[in-house]
Amino acid sequence: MRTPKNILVTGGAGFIGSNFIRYILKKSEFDGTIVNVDKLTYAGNPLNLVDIEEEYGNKRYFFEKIDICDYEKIKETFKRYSIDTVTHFAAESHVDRSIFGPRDFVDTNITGTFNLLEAARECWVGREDVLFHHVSTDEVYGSLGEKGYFYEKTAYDPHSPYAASKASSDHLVKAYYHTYGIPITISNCSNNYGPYQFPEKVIPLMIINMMEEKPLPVYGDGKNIRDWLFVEDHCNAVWLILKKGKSGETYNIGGDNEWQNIRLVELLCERMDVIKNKKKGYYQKHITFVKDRPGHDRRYAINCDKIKSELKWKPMVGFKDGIDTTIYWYTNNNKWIEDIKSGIYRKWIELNYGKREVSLK
Ligand code: NAD
Ligand code: TDX
Repeated sequence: MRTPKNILVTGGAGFIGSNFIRYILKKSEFDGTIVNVDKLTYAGNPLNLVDIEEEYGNKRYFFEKIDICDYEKIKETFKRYSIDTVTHFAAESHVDRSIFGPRDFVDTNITGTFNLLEAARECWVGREDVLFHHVSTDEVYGSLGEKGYFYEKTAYDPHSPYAASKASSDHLVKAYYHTYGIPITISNCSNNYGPYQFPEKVIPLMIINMMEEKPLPVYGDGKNIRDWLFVEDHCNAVWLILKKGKSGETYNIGGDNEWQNIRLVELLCERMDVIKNKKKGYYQKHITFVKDRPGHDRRYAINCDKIKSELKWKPMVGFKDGIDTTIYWYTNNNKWIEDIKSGIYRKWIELNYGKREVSLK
């Protein structure tokens, strides 16, 4: 069992990273220090951690605005804070953006990960009490037909530039374990949802569009399948890996919770009808089928027996409860939404989606 002391969290101002920082400071037995290294891209929002900054800032929580592509600054941070554990979330994370502009994905996801590994190689010479945990995705395994699951040993077959960049970073992490003996673990997780998720991803996008009475754009025929996991269950899994994960190992994480996109959006509409006191079917009439995502993976489904049996992890949040919690969070956090909408995100949406085809259901 490891006891992490000084954890470098990369991408801690993003969706999962901010939930992770809050989770380990408030809900785990962790009593050490967190250094959050984040470049604050469009997806990195300091507002995600104001409560943490207030309670723990400059005591057990430190923020450094650094690009992980800047090797010297990363190395300096490792040394200054005596980092013994890396939890690497920082990435360009949105598949659609990787289709329109893949370069940032190659820079951050591949070169950025490489820099962190190089800093670990230089600063952790001869140390066995350290761990580099790399947070990855089920998308590296490609796409499934109607049956079957992704296992830890499934061959990589990434399809989007995002998935290819994550696959590449996974391979680098494994290479540093085999070649240099750096203690590493990797987790490949399914789709997360919950508070603080940037509203380009399907669940917050649909919730906010419903709040604004806008169309609900479902790609293609809506029959693509994703496996959904509440973000806090993912955070708990990562925390268990930091403490008990075996060096060199990969752990799949998922919710055993497959939903066709159209069914997911219908569920969101049903819950929103109830929460907003609307007539049954009110929001569903906003569903519109739009042009499909190029190379849209049909189905993801992940087998996570390994983390369940070896680390005694299991998802704790039922899907309908998690969805209600998420809807309440977005409907109660208008300022968070408005701050994002007034910024660069809106311009990007207009540029890339302004002219896309929309057809009414
Ligand atoms: P996100 O886009 O919400 O957050 C990414 C964070 O990384 C942001 O705070 C951003 O500012 C930061 N960042 C980006 N480029 C950086 C750089 N060059 N230097 C420093 N910081 C940088 O992403 P997320 O959804 O929280 O995903 C976190 C990680 O989890 C990613 O590695 C992603 O691949 C992985 N993952 C996500 C999901 C999901 O459903 N969201 C599922 C499985 C795995
Ligand atoms: O407007 C939309 N309409 C729609 O039908 C959007 C944004 C998405 N979709 C579909 C595409 C996918 O089949 O919904 C599904 C989920 O889409 P996203 O939320 O963009 O997630 P996905 O592409 O599955 O990738 C996510 O899960 C794996 C994260 O963004 C990745 O970072 C993670 O690795």
